[in-house]
Amino acid sequence: MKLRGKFITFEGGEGVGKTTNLTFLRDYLIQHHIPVVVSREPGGTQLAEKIRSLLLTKHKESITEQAELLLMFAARSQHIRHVIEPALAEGSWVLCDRFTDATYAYQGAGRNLGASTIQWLEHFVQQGLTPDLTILLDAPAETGLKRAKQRGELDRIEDETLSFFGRVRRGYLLQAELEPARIKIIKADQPLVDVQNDIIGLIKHFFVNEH
Ligand code: T5A
Repeated sequence: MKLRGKFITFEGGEGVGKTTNLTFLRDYLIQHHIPVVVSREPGGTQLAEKIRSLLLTKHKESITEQAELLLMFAARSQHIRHVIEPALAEGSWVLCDRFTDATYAYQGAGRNLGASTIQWLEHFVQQGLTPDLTILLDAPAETGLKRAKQRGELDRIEDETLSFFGRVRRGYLLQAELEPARIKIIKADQPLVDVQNDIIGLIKHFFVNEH
């Protein structure tokens, strides 16, 4: 039987460097001959990417907070069933750009929906699946938003207020406080090379004897 792969998620506010650093870690793992699958949320399957597009596009009709939350979990269910679980079972490491901690931060804290409904949905949809390690890239909301704005037009969620993103950041930090063994905070407003050294340090510390 194949050894189950590791599930690593990248989290943080807008533009903190999740995609940049996920790609960096993917290349590092490939160099070390570790099979790796890269994905993102919302998204990761054909149907889940359609849901992503529904969620991030600006519409005339506003999306209710409840609909937003349910769509996140609908996409997640597809993603887990069709991508994450099969890859882990095959022995690949899965690197995912955002997962359920984003729901606690954005919908729970940002939209003020609170944690209890999310906890129920997490249990219902994930049936025990949680990341082995979550790298939380933390920086003041202004820093990431500035980087995101430099990239071009903002999507529906990026267009939220600074106070929304302040709540999101506090939501993430609360998650890290609740689960310190899984969620590791890395300062995202330091030079990229230092962020990446911290990430490699974490990976070595976590998985050195496991693969
Ligand atoms: N969402 C998602 C929810 O509301 N609930 C949920 O449950 C889930 C799963 C998804 C949106 O959906 C929401 C959250 C989001 O609003 P997304 O594309 O995943 O959208 O999220 P974004 O944060 O918008 O992704 P970005 O691509 O904008 O940001 P990244 O990936 O964090 O940043 P990255 O790597 O693209 O870097 C941005 C720029 O900064 C530079 C990079 O070179 C790049 O130019 N950079 C640095 N510059 C200087 N110093 C550093 N240390 C740097 N690190 C990166």
